[in-house]
Amino acid sequence: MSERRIVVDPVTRIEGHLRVQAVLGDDGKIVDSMSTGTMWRGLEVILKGRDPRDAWAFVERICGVCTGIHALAAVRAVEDAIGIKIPKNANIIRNLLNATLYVQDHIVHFYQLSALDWVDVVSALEADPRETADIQQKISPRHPLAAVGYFRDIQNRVKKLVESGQLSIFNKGYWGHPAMKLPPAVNLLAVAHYLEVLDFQREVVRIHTILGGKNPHPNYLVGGVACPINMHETGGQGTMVNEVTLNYMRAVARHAVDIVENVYLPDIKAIASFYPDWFKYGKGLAGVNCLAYGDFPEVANDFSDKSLQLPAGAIINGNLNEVFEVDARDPEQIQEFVDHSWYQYPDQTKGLHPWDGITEQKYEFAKGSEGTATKFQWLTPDGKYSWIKSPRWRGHMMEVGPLARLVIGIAKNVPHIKEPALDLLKELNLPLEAAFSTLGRHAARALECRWAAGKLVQYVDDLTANIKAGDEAAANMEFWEPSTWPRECKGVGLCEAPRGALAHYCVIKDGKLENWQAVVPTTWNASPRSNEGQKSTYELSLIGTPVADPKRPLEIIRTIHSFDPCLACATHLLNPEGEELCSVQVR
Ligand code: NFE
Ligand code: MG
Repeated sequence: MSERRIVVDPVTRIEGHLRVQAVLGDDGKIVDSMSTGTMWRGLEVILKGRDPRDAWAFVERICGVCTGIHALAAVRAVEDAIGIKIPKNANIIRNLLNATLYVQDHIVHFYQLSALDWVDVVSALEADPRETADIQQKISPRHPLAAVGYFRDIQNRVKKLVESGQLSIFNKGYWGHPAMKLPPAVNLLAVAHYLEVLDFQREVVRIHTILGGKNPHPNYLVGGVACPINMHETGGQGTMVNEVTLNYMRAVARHAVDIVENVYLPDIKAIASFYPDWFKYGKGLAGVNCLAYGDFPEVANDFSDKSLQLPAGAIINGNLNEVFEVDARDPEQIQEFVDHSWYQYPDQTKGLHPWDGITEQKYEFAKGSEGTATKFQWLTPDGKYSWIKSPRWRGHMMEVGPLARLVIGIAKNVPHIKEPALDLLKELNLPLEAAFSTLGRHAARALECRWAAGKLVQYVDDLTANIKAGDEAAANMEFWEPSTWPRECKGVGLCEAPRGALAHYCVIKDGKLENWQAVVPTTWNASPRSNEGQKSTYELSLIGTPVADPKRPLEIIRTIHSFDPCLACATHLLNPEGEELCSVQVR
């Protein structure tokens, strides 16, 4: 038998529990693959019967990585149901919270969660620190940390780790793997940046601690935001918007711009130049089927095209000349299927719109699978094989995320998206199609991060100007009492989370939650096959990729990481048996 099976379970340096199966053909390339969420959580069930004003605090705990975004979607869903409008300051502050999340999440993804797929830490020991300092000077002359001694110190720190035999945060990497291509000096540079960003990501979320009291999980509020605005109080308590905290946030925002310009983007370009093949692998559904709900409304309560800074739309079958309008309320447009997922619907073959959505678990070990019900050896795609549901837009599997947003932004001629994307492609001497790839996904995220860092500065300025003009309103409490609400109503809260299109749906009856459903970015990307056998974005993205050493399937990790998987978001209960620990199985 020439077919070889690879199982990566769990995939590490992601959030949550993901299993990937791949089959290698004769030529060493992947010919089949399956994506499985191996964890279930019951948050949608927990919400039934609760006060809609509290929902944000529960759903925010879906995930500690994308922190506030579920809270934002939740307050929007409840406001939409009841008809609550928020004040201008609240809109700016919500955008500021979200832009902060984008910056932190994107830099942490690139450095802490995926850079080591491309960067060989052990090779950095062979680098000449002088050469590294020269490269740093050349690629980002404004970066303050470019001295030879600085890089030598970092090299010595890594050397001590390696000599001790305990690589700590760098343990179990694929060091010395034949698919690693960076020269030692560039590896050392990237290791330095890994450590710098680890520090900076902590600094940037201080914006959350000022505006939301803490991070992760800053506080939100139905009707506005929970942080008091008081320009006359400058005691610097840290949880109030005043002159001191505004100035502090402005300084952090400027530092974010510096890190993205002088560290993140140059590193993306360096990796792009050493790994040209990775603009060919990992396409998934990028440029084919892409979906975004849009976000960052510049005008409070206005979710029209004109107001949304990240555009909404759907692209189907690779036709970038037509961007379809997306209506998440339309039962014909958004549906979740469970034919390959461990859930039960009255009719297993039909999809349900989230307002009518059901979350009822039904675990079964599909016939033909190998292993046991709690310790899988090989799953078959014919039966149920994941805790992730399978959402569709008008029946189509869709890719969501930074790359989908970039594609939609280009198709809709949004200048702040299209121009930087085309400029970068030109600089790298690549056609547009190259963007629909593993490295295209990383580049799209880096460009989006630069945009978000710039918005941070703008939003701090907007907030300062609006407060100085005399507006200190942070919340609209007119609809706080349930007696003022319609007896029955339903709403949807749409967001662009760092990983893509996010929707929370609520149904309210007599002041209590009758139903709650979250359809989350990683659910779109990591879903199992459709009932017609069509593969999801993750599953498709691996097909055709060569794997140099099946015992160390770095290539699989590279592409799966490019989506920035978050399984807590996607599966929103832990399997009571616990999860299988790291097994890479090859036969
Ligand atoms: Ni847990 Fe999440 C994001 C959301 S992805 S990280 O971004 O929503 O499914
Ligand atoms: Mg859900």
